[in-house]
Amino acid sequence: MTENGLRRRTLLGLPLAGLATAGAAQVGLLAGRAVAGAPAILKALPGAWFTDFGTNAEMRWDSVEPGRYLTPQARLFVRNHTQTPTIDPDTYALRLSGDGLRDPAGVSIGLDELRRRFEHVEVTSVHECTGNGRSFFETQQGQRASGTQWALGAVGSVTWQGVRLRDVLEWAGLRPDAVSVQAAGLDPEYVDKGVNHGRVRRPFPISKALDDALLAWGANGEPLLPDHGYPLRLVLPGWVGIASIKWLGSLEVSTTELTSPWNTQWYNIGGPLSTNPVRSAWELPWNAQLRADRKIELTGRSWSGAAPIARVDVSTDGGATWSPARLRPEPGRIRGGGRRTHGHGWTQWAHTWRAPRPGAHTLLARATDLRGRTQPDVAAFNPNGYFFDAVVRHPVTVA
Ligand SMILES: Nc1nc2c(c(=O)[nH]1)N[C@H]1C(S)=C(S)[C@@H](COP(=O)(O)O)O[C@H]1N2
Ligand SMILES: [Mo]
Repeated sequence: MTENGLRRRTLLGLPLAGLATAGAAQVGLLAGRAVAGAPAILKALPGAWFTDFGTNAEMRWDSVEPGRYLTPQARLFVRNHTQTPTIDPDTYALRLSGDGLRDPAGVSIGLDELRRRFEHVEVTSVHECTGNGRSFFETQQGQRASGTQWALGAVGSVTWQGVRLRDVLEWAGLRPDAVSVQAAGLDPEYVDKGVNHGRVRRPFPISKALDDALLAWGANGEPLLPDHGYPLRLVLPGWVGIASIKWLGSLEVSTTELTSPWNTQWYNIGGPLSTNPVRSAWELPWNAQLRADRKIELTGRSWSGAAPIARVDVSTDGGATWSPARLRPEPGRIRGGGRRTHGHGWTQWAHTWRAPRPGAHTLLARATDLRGRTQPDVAAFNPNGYFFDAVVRHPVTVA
């Protein structure tokens, strides 16, 4: 243990000492440094499963197996601002501090104590990047947005294992007047266009922290992979991906609103973005070649950050006529002895396409969630290309 109660950590294989910038010192972190030449993503990215964007990797929808509900970590999209750090679980500790705790100096807790002290829970949630679908601003609406040109594969459904953030905050001495929690990662500081923005970090309201936020060490019953936040990540079910900070190093609890560039400069459209919109995807390649047949079984999935999907309408004629898709009930989500907190995954659906004529066709799917939120024809443009939720026009050829 170091003098301030922080246990010495090793990041990226380098022993680190001393505090970095004022920003990092504020959240009580040791410095992480990017390792030149090291891969940004550690897991394998086979071309059949992923589109490789360098620091980011997108799941290919045509690789999704209709019989499998959850997204295995090996196939889950990755979104890294810098690169995946290597963290020693034996010396890892999560630091909680701030004037929203009875003792602002705070506490540290290691993984073993976290597992021993708190009830284990699990939650299934749609895990999705705010910029999912961004490329369609250009290809479908003629206006390019900046950022990774994702199609629709920056999303997955995962059952997370961990403990409730609420329980940990109460143990840490949460004050009733706390309003804001800022989570910061242990990955290297984010430098963009010569500006060092410090650790990837984002604040969120105490109401979300006390509702369904999770400190997760597992995904689908297995330890997190390094790329997905090992050994511990935050999960804010239904919220924009950036809210679920990976390699969670610290939580600052405050009685005043906290900010970071990740809720003011980015992931903000007239206010910090929180709940994900409604989207749908076909389990097909782009420009799929389908064999002319009496009938073709088409499958896909729809999801919403706010509520389960209530209905999905599909069109195989470019939007001229529509019919309801057959929805599959979400499979049972309880595994092991853990208790479940609320949340929900995506909805699988199917549609039988009868006697399609040879030639080019456009498939559309429009989902509506139980809150009545539905997908528009046109998504609201914003320069960073967040929340592309319009119905996507998916081209196929029948031959
Ligand atoms: N520490 C840290 N947390 C992070 C990020 C990051 O770069 N660093 N990226 C965020 C973004 S933008 C998304 S979409 C999700 C992606 O999670 P995944 O890579 O496990 O799929 O993690 C979020 N948490
Ligand atoms: Mo993201």
